[in-house]
Amino acid sequence: MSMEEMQRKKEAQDNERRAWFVEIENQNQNQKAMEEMQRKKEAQDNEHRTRLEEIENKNQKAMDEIQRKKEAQDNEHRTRLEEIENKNQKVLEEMQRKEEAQKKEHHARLTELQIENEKLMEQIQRKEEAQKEKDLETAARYNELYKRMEQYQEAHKTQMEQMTKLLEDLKKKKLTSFEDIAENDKEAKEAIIKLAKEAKPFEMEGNNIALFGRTSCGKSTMLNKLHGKEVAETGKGETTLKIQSYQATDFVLWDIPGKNDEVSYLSLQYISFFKGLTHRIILVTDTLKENSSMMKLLDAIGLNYDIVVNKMDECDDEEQPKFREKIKEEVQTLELKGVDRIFYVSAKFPAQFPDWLAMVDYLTDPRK
Ligand SMILES: Nc1nc2c(ncn2[C@@H]2O[C@H](COP(=O)(O)OP(=O)(O)OP(=O)(O)O)[C@@H](O)[C@H]2O)c(=O)[nH]1
Ligand SMILES: [Mg+2]
Repeated sequence: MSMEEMQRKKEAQDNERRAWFVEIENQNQNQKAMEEMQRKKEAQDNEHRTRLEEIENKNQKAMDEIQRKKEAQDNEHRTRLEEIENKNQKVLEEMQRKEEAQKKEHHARLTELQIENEKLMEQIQRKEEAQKEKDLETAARYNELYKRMEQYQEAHKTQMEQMTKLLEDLKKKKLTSFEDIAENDKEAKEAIIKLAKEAKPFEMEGNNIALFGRTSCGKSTMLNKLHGKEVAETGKGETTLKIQSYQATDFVLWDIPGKNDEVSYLSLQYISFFKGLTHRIILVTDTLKENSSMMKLLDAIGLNYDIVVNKMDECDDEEQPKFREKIKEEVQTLELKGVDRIFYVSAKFPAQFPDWLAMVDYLTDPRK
């Protein structure tokens, strides 16, 4: 082998060795790099693990917190729910209790009302029966009165005919009050007085009091107050249209309708009736002139009467003495003869005037 060849071989061997070394070196380096990488990876893995553990811990804590909160919330809700349920239960019970109480109350009230109704019905029935009895009584009294009137008419046939004719003539002459007649037809006046004097009084039992007066002067109001019950209808305008009688404890009250045509009072039946009365009350409001004709007739046939001045509540307090004086003067100027007593009252407010009690005493005095 040549030197060159040996040199070449050695160089090749050297190259080969160098390459091998380089390779080993490279391998070593790779190994180191690999180790480094491995280390780094492990460190990273460790870090990740730690991080992961941390996160897991954190998550776990968060989960625990959530769980705790949820449980706390659940507990709160449960408690709240229980509270609400309890409250509802109580409200329900209260409602039930109230409903029952109300039912009981309603039932009691209903029973009460039923009892009250029954009582009222009984009362109404009793009143109706009493009214029926009273109506029968009144009807009997009327029948009695009419029977007596008929008998009277029968017994006084000629006088009745004379009187009727006389009154018809007077009506034709437009003489509608006793005053007119007295003034304008002396003969007729005398004839009336004669017939009236001859007329016999109706026989009536008990204390019979009649109220005369113009429409709306308060006859029915006064009658109700005397009676102590609302028996006669009252009101504005003509309310009483026919003679009515009411049996009270101490008297029989006669409500005489206010008449525009006074001549009708001159019939013999009326005159006999006037004669049969215990008291004839002439009710006035403003002046005696309202009823002077009636009083003159009573004067002429010798019947006494009482004057009751009503609606005194409508007269001012300071005017009252003057008003009383005026009424007294009228008695003088009209030359009234048969005035027994004069009372100043208010049938609407009886307690306002002491004359009311004096009048009641007087009317119920059995000596009269
Ligand atoms: N202010 C006042 N009003 C009265 C009084 N008396 C009666 N009245 C009223 O006068 C009006 C007529 O009363 P009545 O009692 O109906 O008269 P009456 O005289 O019966 O009338 P007729 O039945 O139509 O003749 C009613 O509105 C009564 O309330 C009273 O003393 N004072
Ligand atoms: Mg009346």
